[in-house]
Amino acid sequence: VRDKVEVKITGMTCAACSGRIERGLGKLPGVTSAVVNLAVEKATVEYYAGVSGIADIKAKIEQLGFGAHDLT
Ligand code: 9UX
Repeated sequence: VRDKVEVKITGMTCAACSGRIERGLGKLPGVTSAVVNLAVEKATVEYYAGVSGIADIKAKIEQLGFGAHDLT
């Protein structure tokens, strides 16, 4: 089952930050789409539930040095 989550991201200061997060999330197993909107500080991530989960997505964002809070 493909699932979708929106995550609030804190700490982004430039457009390269959002690019780093998109690439990092895209490498997670099961993630099919990761789009980060810098202006609204939000990531929209589509993934196969059961492969990766919200905790993995948040952990990846935090590992890259940002704050993550799921909104859905
Ligand atoms: Mo910009 Mo972000 O110079 O991780 S890349 S601050």
